[in-house]
Amino acid sequence: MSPATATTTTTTTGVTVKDTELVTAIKSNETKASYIADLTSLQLDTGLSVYNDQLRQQLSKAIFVGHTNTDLDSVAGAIGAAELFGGTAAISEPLETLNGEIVYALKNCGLVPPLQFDDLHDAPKGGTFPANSKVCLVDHTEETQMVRSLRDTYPERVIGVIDHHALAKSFHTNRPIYMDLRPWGSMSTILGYLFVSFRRTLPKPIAVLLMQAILSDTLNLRSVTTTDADRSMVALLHGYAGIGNATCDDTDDEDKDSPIDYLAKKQFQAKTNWVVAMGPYEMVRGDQKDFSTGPWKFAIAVLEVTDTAQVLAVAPDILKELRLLKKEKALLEDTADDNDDDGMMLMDRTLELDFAFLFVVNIVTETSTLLICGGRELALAKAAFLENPKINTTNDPVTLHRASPNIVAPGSTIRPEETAMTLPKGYVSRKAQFVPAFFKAMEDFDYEEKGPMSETNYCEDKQREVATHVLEQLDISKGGNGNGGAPPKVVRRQSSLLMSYKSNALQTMIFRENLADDELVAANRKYVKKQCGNLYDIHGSVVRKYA
Ligand SMILES: [Mn+2]
Repeated sequence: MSPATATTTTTTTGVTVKDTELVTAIKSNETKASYIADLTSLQLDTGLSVYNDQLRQQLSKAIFVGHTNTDLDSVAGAIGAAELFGGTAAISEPLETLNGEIVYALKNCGLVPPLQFDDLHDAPKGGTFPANSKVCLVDHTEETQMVRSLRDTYPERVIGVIDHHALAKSFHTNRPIYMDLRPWGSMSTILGYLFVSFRRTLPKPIAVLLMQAILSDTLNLRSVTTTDADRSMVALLHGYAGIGNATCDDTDDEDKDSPIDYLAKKQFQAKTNWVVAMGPYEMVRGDQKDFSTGPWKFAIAVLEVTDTAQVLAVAPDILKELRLLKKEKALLEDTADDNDDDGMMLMDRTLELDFAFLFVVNIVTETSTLLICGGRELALAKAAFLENPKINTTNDPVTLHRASPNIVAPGSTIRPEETAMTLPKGYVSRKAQFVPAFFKAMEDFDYEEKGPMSETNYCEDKQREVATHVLEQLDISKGGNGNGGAPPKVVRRQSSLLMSYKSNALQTMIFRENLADDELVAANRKYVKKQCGNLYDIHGSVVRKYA
């Protein structure tokens, strides 16, 4: 390149100055500076910037998938993110296990549920993704919450994360990835924000779905995890897209709900009805998470309902299931090298849980009732809540009471009137309130000098004996006779309620919540027998056929 000849510039005050070398070079190359020209022609309202275009190109090849124990936020997040980046949405579990709130929300905004993650790879079922295709995680980073088929290979496959939880300690990847983590109440709030800031068109059905997911994760904006970002996003989305197909009848004097409150109530009712119809086995396992601190291991299940009494009506069975859950976690396949493949199970006591709790969270009254299944749980619940002066105040005290009128003491160190504990108003969040209270109490927890389960194990014969007993109990819980040889893995019972979007069963579940539980279950059995076979979308087209 030949050196540019020296130039001059006349300033606004009329003085002529000799240009520096750099200014001379820029002037002589002005016409070639297409990059500058490109930047000035970029219009903010026409789409993504060059930076986001590149991001979008990478993520458009990805499958967007949420966590197992699927909730509405992770389904809405996958659908929304796939729309934003041009990728493919997936659900992490079979369609028929999705909870009643998800089904209601999709139906309300008129969207068809995404395909299941594993089916996208399955050639015979028409899958279009190779087994090693790229993935963007939404709403989780914990390996234990990932789709099972992703857990071993995720460091290679994950190219993006959008989440509002603490980053998992063990999360790692083999290359740099796109991450958007924000401390907001819902992952769907992040997506709404990205649609706005990337200036992408947001289809109205997806806007309604994102709004419903925010209402779900923040318990209608009442949970302590709610932030101003969530509140303004709900306002924005509602102003833009309304509340979907739900019709809020504001002529009814008895019911002066705002459209948002009405919609939240409807979706929470749908979940309550679904939960109650599932029975005690699913109630303690549906939304259950394991935690550990030091040598102690525990499970916390949460049921968010609009009517606590419907759950407490089956409290005796729930206490049994909680006790069984602790043992179930210790079941191991017997891999002794006797080559007999007899499907024997062992009971590894070091894996047994020390505590199992179920919180029944009433999202209308914003109070929670903790079900206490044994002496250990009672001691810890007392330390965490009853003896905590910050939580148990004279104005709004913690109360211990019977879980149900006919309850029997579940152990020798607990009385019937100690089987339930109701917490002060406003205690509704596992992440922000229950778990921290337990962790704090465990710092100096001492239970009758009995240490954690992990400190002792049974001898091998006893391991087999206990395992057999636990398996029998599990079989009975799942509706068997105790000799059925229950499968080693816990398989979610196929919900009889979700076989068909069009089914009268679902209508019954969602809109006739006043029927007694057993009537509901009977009604569903009847309908599902008749209609079992197909899953329809809201337009009546078959989405999936069941054998
Ligand atoms: Mn979430």
